[in-house]
Amino acid sequence: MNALDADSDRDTGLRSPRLVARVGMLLGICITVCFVTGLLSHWIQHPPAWFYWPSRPVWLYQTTQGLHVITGVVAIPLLLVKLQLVYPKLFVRPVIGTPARAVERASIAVLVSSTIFQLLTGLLNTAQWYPWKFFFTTTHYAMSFVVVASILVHIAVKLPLIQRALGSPLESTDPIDPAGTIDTASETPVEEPESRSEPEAEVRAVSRRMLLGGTVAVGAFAALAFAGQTVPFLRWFAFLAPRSGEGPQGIPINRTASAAGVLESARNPDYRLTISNGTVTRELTLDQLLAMPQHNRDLPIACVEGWSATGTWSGVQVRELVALVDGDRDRDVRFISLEAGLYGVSTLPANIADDPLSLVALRLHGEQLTIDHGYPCRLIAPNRPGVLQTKWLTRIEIR
Ligand SMILES: Nc1nc2c(c(=O)[nH]1)N[C@H]1C(S)=C(S)[C@@H](COP(=O)(O)O)O[C@H]1N2
Ligand SMILES: [Mo]
Repeated sequence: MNALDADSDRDTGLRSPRLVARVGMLLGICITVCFVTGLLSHWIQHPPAWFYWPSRPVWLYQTTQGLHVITGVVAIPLLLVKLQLVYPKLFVRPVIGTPARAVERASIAVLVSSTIFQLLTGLLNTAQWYPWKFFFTTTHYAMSFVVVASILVHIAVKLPLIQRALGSPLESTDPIDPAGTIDTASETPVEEPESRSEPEAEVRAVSRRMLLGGTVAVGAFAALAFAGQTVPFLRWFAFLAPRSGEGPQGIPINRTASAAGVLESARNPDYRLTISNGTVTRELTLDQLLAMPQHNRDLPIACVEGWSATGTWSGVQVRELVALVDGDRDRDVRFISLEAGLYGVSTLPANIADDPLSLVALRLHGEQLTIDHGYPCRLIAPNRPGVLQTKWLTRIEIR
């Protein structure tokens, strides 16, 4: 402490813990919501034995996943502002110092790099741009725990300072008890030529309040710009969102029939939908499916990438197809596509399969499904990630 002169004891300027802690708190809220909604989405797609996800309300997943993408996007400007405010600390000497300091700095290195990695890969994923070799979902999932663990360590280390910073007025220049800062006495602060020569000018030009307000405004702007791809009345504003565009029949297309390699098999005149409970098997032509009772359902496609769009689908109830082969209503139902591979299979939990809202859809907005939306038929079930709404169905298995 004794190495500090009176001036640096005072909390002047923008790089104040009072401002950093407030930006950090907003960032923490975004990352928490993003983490929880992300975990939920992961569990829905890879359900642990104890996990239960209801079929209603039908808009729940659309909402949680919209929040996931929006909070992730908003976290980006917040993180940039926070890094901009604290980065001189990253260069203070000594680089390593005491063991405690070494641990703290290592945790910061992990925190900063994992958070940048996570937000960037997430953002690129919303644009369906994968300029990397690893498999996105597993990496994004694993890395989320690294981010959260390093944030918890960071908060634990800084807690006394955070409490003092948040508990005192934003613009105050009173010394903020330096006991909570990292071992300040042993550090030689980095030279900051500009702010050194004219500290007052920097303080006056932009107040902390203005910077905090500006940060919130940029975050809100980013949120609105992305929210349009999932909130209909904001769609006109969604110029930043990769998926605001319309697709055939008013719903965007994720993967086309041509990309999935099903152009021929989907149009095969000998097409049959096979339904099997293991012992009883039925094969239905498209005409036979159309001859069954048809139901209309307004349901969203809610893509994990953050866009969603509601359509009026019509087709046959999944529960009726299960009944057709005397399938057990308590069993999960597997949907298999003409498309081989990762996205060609999905499992519908029994509770959702049995909901009268779940359809094998044949029509969208009163017209036959276009081939890109899954002709001859596709799964459309309530409260599900889009990636599990399997298109170009060939086989249904009651497990
Ligand atoms: N067989 C198959 N079904 C699929 C996909 C796919 O790649 N293959 N993509 C899924 C994804 S990620 C989404 S968001 C929805 C999109 O449906 P749409 O193209 O009709 O909008 O279809 C799902 N069904
Ligand atoms: Mo998707």
